This record gives sequence, structure tokens and C-alpha cells, in this order.
Amino acid sequence: MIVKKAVDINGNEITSQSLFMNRRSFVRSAVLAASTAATALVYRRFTASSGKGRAGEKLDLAAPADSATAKPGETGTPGARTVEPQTPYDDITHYNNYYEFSTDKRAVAEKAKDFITRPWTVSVEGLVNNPKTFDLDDFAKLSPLEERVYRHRCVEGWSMVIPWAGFPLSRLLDAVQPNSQAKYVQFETIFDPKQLPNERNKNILDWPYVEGLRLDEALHPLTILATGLYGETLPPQNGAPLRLVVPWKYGFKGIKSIVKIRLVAEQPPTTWNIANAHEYGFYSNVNPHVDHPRWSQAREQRIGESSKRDTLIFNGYAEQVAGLYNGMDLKVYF
Ligand SMILES: Nc1nc2c(c(=O)[nH]1)N[C@H]1C(S)=C(S)[C@@H](COP(=O)(O)O)O[C@H]1N2
Ligand SMILES: [Mo]
Repeated sequence: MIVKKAVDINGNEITSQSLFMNRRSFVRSAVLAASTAATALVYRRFTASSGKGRAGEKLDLAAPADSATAKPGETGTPGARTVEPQTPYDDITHYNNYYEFSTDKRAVAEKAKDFITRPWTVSVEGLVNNPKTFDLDDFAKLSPLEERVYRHRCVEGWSMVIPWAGFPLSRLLDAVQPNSQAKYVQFETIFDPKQLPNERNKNILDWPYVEGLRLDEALHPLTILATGLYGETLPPQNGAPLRLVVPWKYGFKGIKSIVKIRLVAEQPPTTWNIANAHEYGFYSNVNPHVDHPRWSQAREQRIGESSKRDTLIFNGYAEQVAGLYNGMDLKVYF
């Protein structure tokens, strides 16, 4: 098993805004050197921001199973609630990757604010015994919602701790009963260029945004569909009304505003892999030993903290998920 040694690049693994825009390309240029000052400014702003200031509907958050007996940070699902300090609401909702609205993280919230998420349906189809189109009320029946406090590690080198509300994807899949040919799950974001303006521009990414998981990854108890954040309805910029969260994988696997879920036999195409297969793999499990071709993945900037920390294999969820990858080469985790 060959594990590539991580190499630090100038102590600046956080990619600048201009590099984010080039994330889909191989363009190297001088942006890395130029980004240090901008990055420092960004993190001063994060540290300064505080106060939740959130508006929105309160969610009916049922206590997670076993919470009566669990100590804080423990639920019926091991690893489901880290006790690490949670990233402030303002940062989670104003530092977003949602390229359909903007490639500028700080512009997404404003551009997404009028996004219409009701009514909303999600078609669950393909290799299943009971295909069904779910509306938001149907999802409510798949509740109770659980609070899941997960580490979120973006492939760009920053991370957060996010208190989601959601339910295990397995509960939805159980309802449609995948048949014996189903091996993968494919997800699709809404395609509606009137509302998501960058979907008019195929030079940004190949729309609609699509993602995928192997069926056993999709059924893992840590894999959730999130409908809320900080105990309130999910804001548009975070993927309302329903987005995927897979905490041991890089953030781009967490596809937003899902309208279609399809059970399939073959590994499905995924948006960032289509954009650049050399840089973004299907598995994309968080792995500090496998660098991105243009930056190290050994460390990460936790938003709001003053210095970087080590990135953990499987984003700290190895105990729960490493068994899914027995016999696979570490390199394939990418
Ligand atoms: N449809 C869609 N889903 C998406 C993205 C996107 O651009 N479009 N960005 C991904 C990336 S790179 C990350 S890091 C997370 C960011 O989620 P957040 O803004 O809620 O933190 O969403 C992921 N899901
Ligand atoms: Mo990301």
C-alpha cells in the first residue's frame, strides 16, 4: 500500500477566491502566493463575527434515539455528535460553496435568499421496488429529525463544525426498497436557471450538479439528508430544502437542493469528477495522506480558529466507516 507523503505548500493550504474559481482547471498561476494576505483578512473577519442573528422557522427536533441515557455528545449513532465548539451560525450561512448561485463564497447567501423551496418534490427511482415521489410532508413522516453535529471538511482546506438537523438516508431508501441490482445511489440538484443563474453557464460546471455514493455508504447510519441547521429550517445557501451530508467525505459530496435520487447498478458520474477527474475522485474520503494535485491535504483551517490543525483520516470518523473500505488501496479513497 503506497501512501503519498503530504507536502506543505508555503503554509498556505487555503485556496484563495481566485483559485476557487479555477478549482475546475489545472491553472497554477501566482494566485497561491497572492492569497496569503487575503486569507489572513478573511480569518480575522470570521473570528470577529459572532451572534447567531438567524431568522427562520423552528424545527421540531426530536431527541435522538438513546439520548436519555447518552452523555452529551453521544447518541444512538456513534460519532453522530461531536462535542467540539460549533462554528458560528453567521459563518456557516455566509461562507458557502453553491456554484449555481455564485463562485464567491460570501456572495451566495444574498444571491440565494429568494430561492423558492416550496412546494418541492424529490423523485426516488431506478432499481427500487417502490419508486415514489416524496414531498416535504412525506419527509416529515420520515422524521423524527435528529441533531447531528458533524465536522465538515472542504477539499479546499477549510473546515467547520455544523449542527445539522436531518434523518438517516437509510430511512428514505428503506421506504423505496432498493432491489438486488442496486449498487450505487445517484443524486441530482434542481435545474432551474431562472432561480439558479449560473446554471446558464456550462463553463462553470456541468449542470445539474450530480453526486453519488456506493449503496453501503448511502446506508451508513452517519449519512443523512439534512433539512435544518442550528435547530431551524435549512437556509437556501446551505442547500434547502434538502441536502446530503456525508461527514467522512470532502464537502463537495454533500449535494444541495436535491430533486432526484436514483438507484443504479454502475458507479454514477459526479460533477467535480466530470470537471476534473485528475483532481476529484468518486470516493473522495477525507485523507491527509493523499494531497490534492495543487495543494496539501495534511492540515486544515477550522473557521474561527487562529492556527491550522491536522486533518484526520476519514475526517475523524475512521472508527465508524473504515470498514466500508476494507481491501481498497488508500489511494482509491480519493
Ligand atoms: N448543488 C451543489 N451542491 C454543493 C456545492 C455546489 O456548488 N452545488 N458545493 C459543495 C461544496 S464544495 C461544499 S464544501 C459544500 C458546502 O456546503 P455549505 O455551504 O452548506 O457549507 O456543498 C457542496 N454541495
Ligand atoms: Mo467544498
